[in-house]
Amino acid sequence: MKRKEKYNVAVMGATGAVGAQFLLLLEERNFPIDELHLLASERSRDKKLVFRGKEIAVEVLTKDSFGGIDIVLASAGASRSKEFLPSAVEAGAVCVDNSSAFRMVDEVPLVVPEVNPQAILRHKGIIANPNCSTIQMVLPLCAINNKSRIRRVVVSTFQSVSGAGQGNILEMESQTMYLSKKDSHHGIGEHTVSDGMINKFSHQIAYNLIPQIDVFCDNLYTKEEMKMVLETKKIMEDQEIAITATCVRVPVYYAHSESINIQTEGKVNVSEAKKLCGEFPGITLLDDPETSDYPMPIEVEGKDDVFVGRIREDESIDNGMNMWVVADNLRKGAALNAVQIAEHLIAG
Ligand code: 25A
Ligand code: L14
Repeated sequence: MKRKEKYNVAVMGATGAVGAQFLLLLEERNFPIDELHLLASERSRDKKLVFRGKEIAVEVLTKDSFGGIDIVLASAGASRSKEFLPSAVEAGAVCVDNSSAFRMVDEVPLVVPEVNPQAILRHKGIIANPNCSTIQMVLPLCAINNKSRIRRVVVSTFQSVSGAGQGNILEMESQTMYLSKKDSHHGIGEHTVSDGMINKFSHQIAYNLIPQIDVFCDNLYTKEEMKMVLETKKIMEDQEIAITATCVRVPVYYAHSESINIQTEGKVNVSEAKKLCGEFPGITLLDDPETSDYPMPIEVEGKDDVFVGRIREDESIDNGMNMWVVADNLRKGAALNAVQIAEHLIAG
């Protein structure tokens, strides 16, 4: 990317849950911005958002939105990325896309800067930001893989509602408020909401767990689960890693949690694994059974790092270990990772 003192940046999907984090992070990290353009749908036409103390009007996204833009940070969903990012590339912008639209396209780099920054340079106008659950998993995987090659991963996720967008946060809240106001909700069968209160999720999310994120594939896995399988292999540049995933939506506002079982070629003991994770960039180790210290979503929300704890040997197999990994899905899982990619881009 051509070096400049300051860049013209467009945030596509600026009024969404991820968009808000983009604005916070660009400000926090002092990204060298000349003009900032906020792009969103018709629904956001008259909105204004505050950046560096100044109000900026939201513009309705069209194919002509990208003249003079150097960098596009996109988070308006896969269909919007497919429709609009080719126009941005044509206009000369480099796009960091948070949607799933281009992640598995061969010539599109899929990047977590702590793991495969070298891939950024190969871009042809679009760089894909991986799925939130994949991003937070590959940091500790890479840390362990540096010592002994990973053979197999079994992961179960506990994903917060904010991953699905602002509207889903509101749906969990309204269901929870409704149930907390009902006279009786303690008995069996008394804590369900009416069908009319379920719009965004496929089932009630308040006081419940939903073992489905995104749609089902022919192999009976969900798309979210297959994203974790396929994207991890691409980022780690290792098609041989065996991965199986179960992704579950939980009634948590922010931050995704993961239980990860890892089998390596050679032995990595617990103290080595703690050291490898603790020293890896972007990871904070929080692992002390004595004091009940381990990562939890309410502690991790709003933080930048991926938090790792509960590291222990899997005594049921050779060379196995378990860990518990939590990260803010809107930060490292989405906006932060994308801004870090943009920072690498402008650093050349
Ligand atoms: O791929 P899909 O199917 O297209 O899915 C896209 C959805 O996935 C989310 C994103 O949610 C979007 O809804 N998403 C995608 N990738 C994600 C990721 N990695 C992800 N979420 C988390 N992590 P979102 O709520 O974050 O919003 C996304 C932004 O997209 C803008 N947008 C949507 N359609 C657009 C578009 N921009 C341009 N053109 C389009 N056609 C969207 O802008 C948002 O910025 P918006 O203008 O639609 O306004 C969102 C604001 O409107 C409020 N709101 C939403 N629904 C209602 C509502 N208010 C009242 N009533 C409603 N029913 C929201 O609170 C928000 O402020
Ligand atoms: O592939 O929690 O980026 O619903 C965005 C929405 C991942 C799941 C993606 C969610 C998806 C996420």
